Amino acid sequence: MVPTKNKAILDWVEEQVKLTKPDKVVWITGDEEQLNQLRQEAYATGELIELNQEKLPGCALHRTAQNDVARVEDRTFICTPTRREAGPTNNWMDPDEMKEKLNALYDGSMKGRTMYVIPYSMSVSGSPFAKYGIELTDSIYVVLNMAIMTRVSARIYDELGDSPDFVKGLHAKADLDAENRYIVHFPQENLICSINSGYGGNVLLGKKCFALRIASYLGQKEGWLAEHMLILGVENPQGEVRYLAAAFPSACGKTNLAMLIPPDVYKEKGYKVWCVGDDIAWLRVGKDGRLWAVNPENGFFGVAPGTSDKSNPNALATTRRNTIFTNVVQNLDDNTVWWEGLDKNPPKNALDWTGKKWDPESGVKGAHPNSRFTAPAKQCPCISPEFDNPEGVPISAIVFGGRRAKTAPLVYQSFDWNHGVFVGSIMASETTAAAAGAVGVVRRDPMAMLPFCGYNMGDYFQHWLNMGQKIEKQPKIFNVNWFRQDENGNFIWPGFGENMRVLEWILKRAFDEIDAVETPIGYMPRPEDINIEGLDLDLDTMKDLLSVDVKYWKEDVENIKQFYAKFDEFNTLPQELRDQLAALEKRLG
Ligand code: GTP
Ligand code: SPV
Ligand code: MN
Repeated sequence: MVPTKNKAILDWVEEQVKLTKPDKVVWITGDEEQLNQLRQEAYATGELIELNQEKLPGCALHRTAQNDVARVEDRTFICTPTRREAGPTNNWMDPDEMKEKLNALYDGSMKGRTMYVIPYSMSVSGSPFAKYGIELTDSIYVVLNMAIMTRVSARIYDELGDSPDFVKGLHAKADLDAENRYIVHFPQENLICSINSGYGGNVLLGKKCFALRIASYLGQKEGWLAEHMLILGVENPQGEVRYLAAAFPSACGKTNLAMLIPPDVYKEKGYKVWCVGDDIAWLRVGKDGRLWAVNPENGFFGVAPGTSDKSNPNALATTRRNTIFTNVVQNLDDNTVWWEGLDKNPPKNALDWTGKKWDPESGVKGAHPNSRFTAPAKQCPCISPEFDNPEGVPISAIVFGGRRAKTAPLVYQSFDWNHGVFVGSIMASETTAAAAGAVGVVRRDPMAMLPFCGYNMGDYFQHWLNMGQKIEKQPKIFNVNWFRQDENGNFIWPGFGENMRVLEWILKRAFDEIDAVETPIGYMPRPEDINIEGLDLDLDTMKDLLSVDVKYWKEDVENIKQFYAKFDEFNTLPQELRDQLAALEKRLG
């Protein structure tokens, strides 16, 4: 049954059906009964493997093709009328040329398959933040993941009425041919096209494609921000909750920070951390002049390896039911799952992420480094009571951060908003397994948005500067680095729950409750200002973590100049950022 009379939707679906030629079309309603039927169908075909329903109720395992395990940045395009609009950091192709190429690939691609029509909302429907999408896909895995990650419901059709204001997403698995894999955005047309992939960020089109790339473009037009940020609230012993948003590149600690459990010395005093979101934030200026944020998603697509009862017990607890695991180890003895870092007992009778018999002694990893879990956010033990608040939460601090073995200290604060935008714009981080390509290479990743900005990044920097003017009560802006290494390559800072100690300083600074030292790069804590009570770490190590080596910073300035030079092509780098860089260079001496 077709559940809508919306002409824009009907026409568009009809067109895509003509193009892709599925055997049938199924309209997804979000009802559990229908989803369960699809689950059973996927178990029958082997697309999903049903896991031990006593130990992991509602859980399933999925294995992707071996050439299809991460986002593909070199095959991701922003197709705007001009190259200037996409800017120097995005792949671009002329929209008509790209459509011709895509149409040839989509033509007949769903023959013998079913097309599913998924209506979904990013953010609580009816919220001032909410935006709607329709994804067409020939993958049950996508349907079931979207039903966790977004708010899928036939009510979207009522909300839309006859409005054409929704984001169109077309996904076809086709042959999973890596040479013809494309993740393409047409921001001017609210359109996303994905073909030849079946992996996470490439195919769950509500996530990176819509909630970051298309949304960042809409945000620039409409005066708000779509960011690669977690949102968390720290409740102090008085019961007051202070919120911050933090942008770290992929696989650099957002999920972990968002769900952190405070160390005992904080717990005993009554501190709690509440998770609002772990990957994406939409931010708007509220009527009260503060910056308000929602998490537009409804679930977590989190990195599995390294997730344990020690590192992130909240994430682990979230994944004990109704979760889809992708590319992890299957324990054949009890039909459960395992990944590196879960515990020290890898299963002896098991299949690796490719489905082959796996020997834990072999030295080969059993789970893919970018293996993931898809779990409903509401199952998280520390999910914020404000998670569904349509108005969002007020943000007092914005935190940038990345993986840097040297240069960046544990924490520093920008001098003001514009300097904070500069700090975000010069972010750099070692690459991770979240994207196809080399791992561990330092690259500049401004605001953790390099792979996700849906328009010219120079214009994006200007938009951040403009937003500052509009926020009467600006959040303070910080930078953190949990990943400094000693000469032997070991992380110096214990990280994870202990990051609470840095959050405490950040929130005190945000509320003007503690002094700081002025340095060439920004405001910094005195070593004794970070609480190390109960931690096996001395003041000298803290001094080390907070040290700023001018030699490294001067090297960094040269690297930033090279990065900024990319923007000469269309001359979109704001003069303000050039001035900020010159001022930093001068302060470094
Ligand atoms: P995406 O979902 O890809 O956007 O990633 P994310 O930023 O949510 O990353 P996540 O929290 O899943 O962290 C990924 C990796 O970082 C895992 O291997 C973690 O073990 C590691 N990690 C997270 N927090 C810390 C920390 O404080 N210290 C150290 N040393 N490693 C950390
Ligand atoms: C990321 O890579 O930043 C992710 C995972 O959050 S994916 O959805 O695959 O992009
Ligand atoms: Mn992410």
